[in-house]
Amino acid sequence: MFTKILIANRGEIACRVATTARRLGVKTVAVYSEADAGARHVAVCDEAILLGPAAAKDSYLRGDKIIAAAKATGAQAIHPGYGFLSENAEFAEACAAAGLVFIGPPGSSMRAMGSKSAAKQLMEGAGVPLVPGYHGDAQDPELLQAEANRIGYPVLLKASAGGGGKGMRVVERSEDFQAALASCKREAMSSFGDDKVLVEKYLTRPRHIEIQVFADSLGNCVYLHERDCSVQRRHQKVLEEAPAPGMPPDRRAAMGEAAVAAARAVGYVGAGTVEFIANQDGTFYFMEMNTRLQVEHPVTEMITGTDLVEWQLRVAAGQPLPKQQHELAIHGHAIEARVYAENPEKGFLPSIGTLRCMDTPSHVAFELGGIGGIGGIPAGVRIDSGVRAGDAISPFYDPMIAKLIVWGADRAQALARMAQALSEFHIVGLATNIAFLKRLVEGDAFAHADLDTGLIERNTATLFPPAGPAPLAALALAAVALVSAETPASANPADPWTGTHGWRMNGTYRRRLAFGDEYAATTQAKVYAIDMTYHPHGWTLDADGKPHPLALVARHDGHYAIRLDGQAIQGTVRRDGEALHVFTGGLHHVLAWNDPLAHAGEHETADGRLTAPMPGKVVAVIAASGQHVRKGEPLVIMEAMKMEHTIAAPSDGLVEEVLYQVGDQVADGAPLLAFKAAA
Ligand code: MV4
Repeated sequence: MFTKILIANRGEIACRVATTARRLGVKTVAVYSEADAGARHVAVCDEAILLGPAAAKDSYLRGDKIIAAAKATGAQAIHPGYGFLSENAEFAEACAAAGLVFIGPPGSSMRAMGSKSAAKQLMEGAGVPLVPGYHGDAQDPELLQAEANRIGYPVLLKASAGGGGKGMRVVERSEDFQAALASCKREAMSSFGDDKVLVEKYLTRPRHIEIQVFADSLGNCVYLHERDCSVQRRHQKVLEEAPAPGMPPDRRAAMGEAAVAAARAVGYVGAGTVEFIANQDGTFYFMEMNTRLQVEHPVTEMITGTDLVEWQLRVAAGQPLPKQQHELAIHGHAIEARVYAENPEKGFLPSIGTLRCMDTPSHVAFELGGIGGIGGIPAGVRIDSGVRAGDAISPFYDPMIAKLIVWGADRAQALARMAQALSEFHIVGLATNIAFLKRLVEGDAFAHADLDTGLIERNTATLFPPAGPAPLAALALAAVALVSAETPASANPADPWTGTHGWRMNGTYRRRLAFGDEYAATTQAKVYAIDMTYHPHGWTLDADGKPHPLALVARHDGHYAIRLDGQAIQGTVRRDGEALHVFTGGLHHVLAWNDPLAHAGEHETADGRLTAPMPGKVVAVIAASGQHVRKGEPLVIMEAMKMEHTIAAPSDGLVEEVLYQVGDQVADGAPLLAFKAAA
């Protein structure tokens, strides 16, 4: 076994590899870009080498610098993770030329699988089933049309050099073939510089089923069963599970054996995935092979009780596979959800900014990779993440926050654990897909395993419900959090002078709280107005013209148990500037609280600049450069998370310079204007 390896990657996969290396007593060298100096993967490795600027082409794609870093630190092998250089044959060969072990397949295997049409010809020779179609070299339009007519419509035109769904055209009728062919070739040429196409029978409701294979350098090759990755959006996987629902044992064996034949045909060594496209009736066809460890490998680890990174290290060190085929049984069911910093309501636009708070689900038996578990029972919940609260999600890399992986004795238990874990996964500071994932796993289609690659598109109505009013429970939790934050937790509850219950010498105390959100903004009142009347042991909330008795039962670190209208309610409240993030009933409610008193000066820095409270857009500039203003006067209004935030003068003074214009996008903490307080 190696004594030191270099991890040529970042984020969760770099952390994941480091965890196994540590368990095996192998030292790790991290590499990082200037944007990642404080990143988690740098912190968890034993040593770290700076590669260069943030852009991947200047850092994580600099094979020369990575090889130099491995030589300089005495690492014997390089783990490429996924993405970046993981499927780059030249890099794999450059490692070998430098006397380093590339932890992955030989460059020749990558090349053989790199071209779609060449790979299909190879697979045909190896007896791996292919979608009925034409994948020859001849590209004469008349010949291609004749092939399409022979295959039968609908057919699918695919760019041979393509991938990820680019350069594909469905042709429904023979009359449309030539126009579609010309358009497909144009796109293939402009996207890949190669206009070769292949023609296939078009499967109308396909499932994406892939087989994990593993080969060692001694000639052994096994399959670790299948993963169903049918739930995708624009060719990005969203949910992955193992085993595939409804897979009969004989078909599993047939697919596994086909995948092993595919790997053997290209002289494969290491971890690989053979992707199949399957009809609803189970017939399956080879699509492509991924010559690396994949993002979704944890679901395979959970059901087989293996650590695939350990296998990778052992195989790369020349050892035999740790298990033979007959020792690889399936135990239970695992599901992975990819938690992304993105906004599903805005076309899944990546959300850039600071991860201000991250509460991960309870009962996480294992973090940071590995299979975990107690007494041979796999962990119920696993989180693989490369970020911590306080870290930035930058525009330079993939905005994945974490992989949430659950295991259950059966699919129903795994599903229930996934829904629960998503409810307990709280993120503040960025938009995320957590609520979308929860609707997805709780929806009928996924629950009934009615799977195909069109599942998300077909269910947009239930997956994107219109925003409704914030429930009273969320408003009550926000109110209780605000009121209890006004008194330290150590306050003596029996002391009327430090208590929070609004004790007054005579009469009761009443205050009004106003919360805004996206829905309230569309109503007449614009806010949810709540009148809170203080009593010795609680409050009465007046909302919707009705009184609601409210009491605080317990609080700890942002978690609250309250009683509202006689019902027990639990929730978590996290404050981020003027936004109150209330997590309750499995939902995340963002409420804007415009505190009339504390507002002025909230975002002032020591050197007299006023800064953006969060990333967002400037929607109004009220103050002008050179203008004298009074304390509390609004200066700039920003919009973030669909809410407006007013930046007000912290004191009487002079606006020296306004640094942004209406419409500008502003980063979190960026100075908005230079301000000089009056003497
Ligand atoms: C197909 C297909 C239907 N019929 N081939 C999309 C990406 C590329 N690697 C293969 N893809 C497809 N090939 C035939 N003959 C449908 C898809 C497809 C798809 C495949 C797997 C996972 C998600 C997908 C989403 C849309 C289309």
